[in-house]
Amino acid sequence: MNRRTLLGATAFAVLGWAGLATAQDLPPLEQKDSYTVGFAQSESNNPWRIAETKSFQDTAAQCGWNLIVTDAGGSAAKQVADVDSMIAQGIDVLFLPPREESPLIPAVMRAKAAGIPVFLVDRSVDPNVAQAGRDYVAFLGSDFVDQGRRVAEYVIQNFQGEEGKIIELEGTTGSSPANDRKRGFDEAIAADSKFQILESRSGDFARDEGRRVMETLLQAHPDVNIVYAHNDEMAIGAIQALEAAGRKPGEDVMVVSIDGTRDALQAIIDGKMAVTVESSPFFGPLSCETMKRYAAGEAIEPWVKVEDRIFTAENAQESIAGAY
Ligand code: GYE
Repeated sequence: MNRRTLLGATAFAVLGWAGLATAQDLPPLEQKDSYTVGFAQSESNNPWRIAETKSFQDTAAQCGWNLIVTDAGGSAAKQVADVDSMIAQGIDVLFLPPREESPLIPAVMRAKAAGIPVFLVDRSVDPNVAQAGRDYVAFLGSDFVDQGRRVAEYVIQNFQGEEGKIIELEGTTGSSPANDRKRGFDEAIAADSKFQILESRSGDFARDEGRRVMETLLQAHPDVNIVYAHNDEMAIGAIQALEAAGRKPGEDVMVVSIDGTRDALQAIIDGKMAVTVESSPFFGPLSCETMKRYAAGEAIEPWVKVEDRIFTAENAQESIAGAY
């Protein structure tokens, strides 16, 4: 072989290997009748997460899943340990809603290294560190930036007062929905000088915490007339705090949120809440379908997007039957 051919052969070997490495980077999934599947839930302290877990359980039999479910009780460290234990048990596939964007990444990498395809469901990880199509198969979920933007657009179009003074209740610090719902809303609302965000603080996506934070912020900002909560549970907590302080949510304070839980739809029907942009928790069927496509050798899009509706006084009543 002369030098030129040798160089060419080396280049082919290197590029060829690199090309294969990209295509085969993700662990393959065999086509078979039944799979041992892990679903590592982050917590179960709200109806959304309970509905999500139930959706996986309801899908298990028809999708041939022998389903292992864990509950991290609101701790990212416990969720990491839960994933590690599933890896040790030899699961075939992992479905994971990472509680926060960064701490779960090492566990995702370990699952991949153990040959387990990982699908992130409902929440994602930091895209600067881990990527769909390389470190995990895909993210299945909503466009959280768009959800926040749609809430802001509703407020801009429907708020009647002269000046909109907003308290924002953020979701779990470091979680993808909290980061993105904040970005989408804050950017869109900043475009209209009629609105001002008085303060923005985390209520951890929980009803009690939302109520406590709202109680505190209400004392600091009695002039608030809009509450934007990153999820319905915190919105309900805020409504409780407002009512306890003698305020009238729906009359002197506009409450807006995201999810579409039964309690939120009821609050809309009762006139206490104005809008909730949907964020569906029903990931079981979509997870089954996506996993089967992957096992069949299909290239999966990095983001399997969920389309969300919007609930207002116009459709809350007709939608409540399907709510959770
Ligand atoms: O909005 C909230 C839950 O990750 C999209 O987490 C989900 C969010 C949902 O605790 O209620």
